[in-house]
Amino acid sequence: MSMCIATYRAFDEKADFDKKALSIAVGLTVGSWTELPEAQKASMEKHLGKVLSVTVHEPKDAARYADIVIGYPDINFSRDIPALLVTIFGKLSMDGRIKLIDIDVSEDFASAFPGPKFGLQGVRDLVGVQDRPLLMSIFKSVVGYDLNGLQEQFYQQALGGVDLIKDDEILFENPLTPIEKRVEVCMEAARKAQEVTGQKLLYAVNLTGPTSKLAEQAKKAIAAGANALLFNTLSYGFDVLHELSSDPDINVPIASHPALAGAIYPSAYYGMSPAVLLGKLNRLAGADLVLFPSPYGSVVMPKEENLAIDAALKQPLHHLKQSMPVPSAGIHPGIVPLIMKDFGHDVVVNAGGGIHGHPMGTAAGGRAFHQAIQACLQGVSLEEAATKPQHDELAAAIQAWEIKQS
Ligand code: 1AE
Repeated sequence: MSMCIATYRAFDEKADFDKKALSIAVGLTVGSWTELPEAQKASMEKHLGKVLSVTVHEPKDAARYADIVIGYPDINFSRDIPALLVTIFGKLSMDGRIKLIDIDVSEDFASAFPGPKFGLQGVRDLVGVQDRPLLMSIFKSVVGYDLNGLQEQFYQQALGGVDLIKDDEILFENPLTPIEKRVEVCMEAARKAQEVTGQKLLYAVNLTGPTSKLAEQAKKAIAAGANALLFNTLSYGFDVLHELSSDPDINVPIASHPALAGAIYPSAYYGMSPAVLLGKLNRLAGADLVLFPSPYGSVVMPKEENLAIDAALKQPLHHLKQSMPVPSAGIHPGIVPLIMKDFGHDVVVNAGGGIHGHPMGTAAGGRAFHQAIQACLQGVSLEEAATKPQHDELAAAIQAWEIKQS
């Protein structure tokens, strides 16, 4: 029987976890089982959830818990993320201390999802960079800017040689910088900067507004020259990302922003793990790039959670392309060695304040990051790299922010 498998961590000092597991498997599928007549039981068998394992942990210095693994017959739900989530964690998410820590969707379920159109390799191909981590810069403080101001900030970022520039997620549709005008002026600045840097560049413009207008907005932006989109996935829902990413006319990479995710993943006892929420669901829904907090910057997530997201985005998952991880928030050049140690080369180093706040200016901020990335690739410490000729930008960045040790 084809099934999607959910793993939960349930906390309780006294509970009989076997009983709890059975009540989940039955309660979220056929309802009350024991009260059914035998004939009905036989016909309902194919819908019944299966307890696959229950492993109880009784740590001396922490709460008692069990990891419970349940299989849900695919026959019970349609091939969409809302149906999957409501089945495996709908009512259950409100039923005491229980967290959804993993999902394994079946081949059959996954077959309804094209996944990332470009993925990690496609994004590399678009910017023409194969042999190093990519570098992304974030527009900052642009609410209230006009098109000229925006274009100048874009140009300065692009001059630093970044591979991608993303809108700030709080820049919404507005009369001063409507999406198609934003795209026109920024892509013009990208072309000008490319003449200087030689670097191709993706601009992930923030796709916002009512859900019913998103596809139209995306197509308007693409017609104006947009070559990537930023999307606040959690506020709209994964199904909306899936709709956008599987639209054949939306043929640019989509970067999924994690805004609101903190309402769901941080508790040990409730919600969903970052690997499910930001890893597997984003990939299934078609995110080419996935942003999330790193362990090292201003908004942090434990390192093991970061590594679990990385695995969820990159490990084989049916036919789905890999998504590119983008650890973010408060990143500066002194953090680059830690990021490359955790993620290897297949990562986007992403910074806003760490670029615009550089003592020598925005363009120098991008160059400082490139110098840090090159040093790591060559196995040279940042301290040593900063003393080399033409590495003043890295030296200034380290002076400003220091080198993070762990
Ligand atoms: C986790 C998302 C981070 C983000 O979107 C953002 O704008 C970060 O800005 P900085 O690098 O912290 O200034």
